Amino acid sequence: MRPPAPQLRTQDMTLFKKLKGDPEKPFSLTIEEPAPGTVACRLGESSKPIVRMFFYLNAWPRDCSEVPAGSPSGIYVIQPVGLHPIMVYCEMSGADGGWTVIQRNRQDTDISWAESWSTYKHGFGNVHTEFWLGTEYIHQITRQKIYQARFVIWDAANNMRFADYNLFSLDDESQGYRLRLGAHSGTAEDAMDSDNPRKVHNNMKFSTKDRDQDTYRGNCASRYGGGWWYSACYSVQLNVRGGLTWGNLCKGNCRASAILIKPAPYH
Ligand SMILES: [Ca+2]
Repeated sequence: MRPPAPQLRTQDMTLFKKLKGDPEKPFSLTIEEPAPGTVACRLGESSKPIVRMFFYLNAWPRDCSEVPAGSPSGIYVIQPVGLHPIMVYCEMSGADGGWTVIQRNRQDTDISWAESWSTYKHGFGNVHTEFWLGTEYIHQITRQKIYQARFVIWDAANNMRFADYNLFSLDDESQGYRLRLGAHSGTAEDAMDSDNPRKVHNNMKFSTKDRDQDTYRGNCASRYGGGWWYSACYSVQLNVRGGLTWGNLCKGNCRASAILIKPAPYH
């Protein structure tokens, strides 16, 4: 009897109370805090517990995959472990829901995307329309579990294509928010992990106009705009105004984009 921890949440405190009040033998009940925001309850000897349960005191989901299935798509508050609550857009439609949207952009957006490192770090835009969730928050979410990503691209003819990566994470700020991608699948080419080292994005650090961490002698972000995991310089650039690019699918004329993440299925 050891249900997966995430299935037990605040409302399950009734279960905890029931257990606490129903010992037939002189059980020892141990309560501990294995992680911030959680309480573990152990019934029985600590070396051989009869029941071991975890309760999340944190009332917020840690990402959109923890929003109850069947909930509508829209704005939700989530709280990644160790972070304050943040507002995100959850894509919940259909059986394939539970995605946390970290970026959305359109060719005719009002925002310039030519922002500083610190503005990218904490995010900007409007979660209802075009936005960047925040490089730090993306890092904080993806350090909780093993995540996959879906890049959704609307090409020049407004056809929707997608590129999935079965792993997605960002290193921390001291490592320049370096991008880590897994294997590609989908209907849009693997443009993030190009064989051309001048155009690759996987394993690149994030760069902005005021923090050049690209592999180019100049500054890609100053030259081409926006913040991105530039090399020297890009085959994909979705964080710009006007001319979005995804490989050869739409070079500077993609209509729109979205980047979504959720825990990998085998996690
Ligand atoms: Ca450079």
